[in-house]
Amino acid sequence: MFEKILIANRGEIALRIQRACRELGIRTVVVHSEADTEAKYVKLADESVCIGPAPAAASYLNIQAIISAAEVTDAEAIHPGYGFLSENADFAEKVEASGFVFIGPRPENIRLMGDKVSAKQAMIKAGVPVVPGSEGALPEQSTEIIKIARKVGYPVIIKAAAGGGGRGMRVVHTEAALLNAINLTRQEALAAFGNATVYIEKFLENPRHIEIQVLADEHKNTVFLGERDCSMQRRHQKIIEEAPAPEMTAKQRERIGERCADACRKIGYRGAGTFEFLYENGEFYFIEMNTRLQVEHPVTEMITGLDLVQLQIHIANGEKLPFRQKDIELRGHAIECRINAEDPYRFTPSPGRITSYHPPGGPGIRVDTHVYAGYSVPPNYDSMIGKVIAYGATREQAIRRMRIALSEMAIEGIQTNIPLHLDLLHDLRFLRGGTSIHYLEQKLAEEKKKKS
Ligand code: MV4
Repeated sequence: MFEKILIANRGEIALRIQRACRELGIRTVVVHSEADTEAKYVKLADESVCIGPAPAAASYLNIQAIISAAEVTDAEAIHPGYGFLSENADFAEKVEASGFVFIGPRPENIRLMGDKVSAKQAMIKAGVPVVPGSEGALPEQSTEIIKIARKVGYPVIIKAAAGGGGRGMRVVHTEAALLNAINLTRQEALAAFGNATVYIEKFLENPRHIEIQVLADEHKNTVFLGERDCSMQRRHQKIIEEAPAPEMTAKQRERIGERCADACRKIGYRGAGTFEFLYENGEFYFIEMNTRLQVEHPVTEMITGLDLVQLQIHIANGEKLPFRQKDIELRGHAIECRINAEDPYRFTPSPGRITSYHPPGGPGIRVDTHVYAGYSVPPNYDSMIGKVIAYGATREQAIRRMRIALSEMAIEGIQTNIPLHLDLLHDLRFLRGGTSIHYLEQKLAEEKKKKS
């Protein structure tokens, strides 16, 4: 096993990875920016290296600085966490070329999935159901484009091949609006990603976002670890996730899960991964694959009893998965609320000093956060400061426990979205389960109307 791992990330996930390393007896190096020097998780690491100023481009995205830090500290492997460089194929390649182990998928698999057109083609080939659409990049000729869109049927959605996570998309309802929309999306994609390639799909009007967690080792063993429902989101930022997805049957789960595990085997996937689907009228439609550990991985950990970060490390060490699909049992229900430093209804960021902090506890409650009383939330990064995860035998018990936890939790000095969560935990439609990706934005719009 590795003796020392470098963690190329910050905040709650840097602490989460540190804990996994410690349990495995692995020493940790954390790299950090000047804005994170005083953070407690930085002091808790065996070693720390300041790699640059606060802006991420100068620190957490600085590939050379991170590799140099691994060299001077004699780390053997690098865990990228989520965000930042976690899905950067060039980074993974440079890590390996410099003689370190990248705790994540092979660079060619990261690259394959980073291009949404090649990702979709690989999934079609592997037998994963996808959203009907252009089955490849759109051609240049207008007549060809019009033909394709007619065949798909309106409304359609135009997406940038280099986009993903909601960036570079446009919905088109009529043929009259098609070509102009394609030109605009191409221009935006070229400016944002340096790649004007676009493709089209049938636009699904009211789907849920359901994703399948997979694990694959270097020896062609692959498993799926059930699904997560991440439909509760605003502007492509998830705020509540849960596992299993409400109303999902064991048969549906097994059918789609087997397709995903099989696709991993076919593309030679390694590590943890997530297949993102839109789910509508009982059918799954693949949209993207995430080649990293996700923020919401704890809900899967709670219902499987597995430690996904430790498993990522074992896989990176070349070991075989210690179980097979038949050994995976899903038990109970878990819900995660992301705690953001922001105005709970206006959503403006609220960085600053936390003057008092009272974490929740009790049966089935897990808190993943790096904050403490006296900690200053820097203004330079994402507003998520932690996650509360509630486990219960049933969805109802998990929700009850989450309500208690969030009403016990006190964070003073900054604003957080805890009031919004408490509101949602009493929302009748949420309590019924199975709301669509548009539910939260519709609810917020209605409440705004009522107030005015
Ligand atoms: C879609 C869609 C409807 N139809 N594709 C947004 C994020 C990116 N991963 C894909 N997204 C969507 N793709 C088709 N064919 C609706 C969305 C979408 C969405 C998807 C998942 C979670 C939240 C979303 C919010 C708005 C739109």
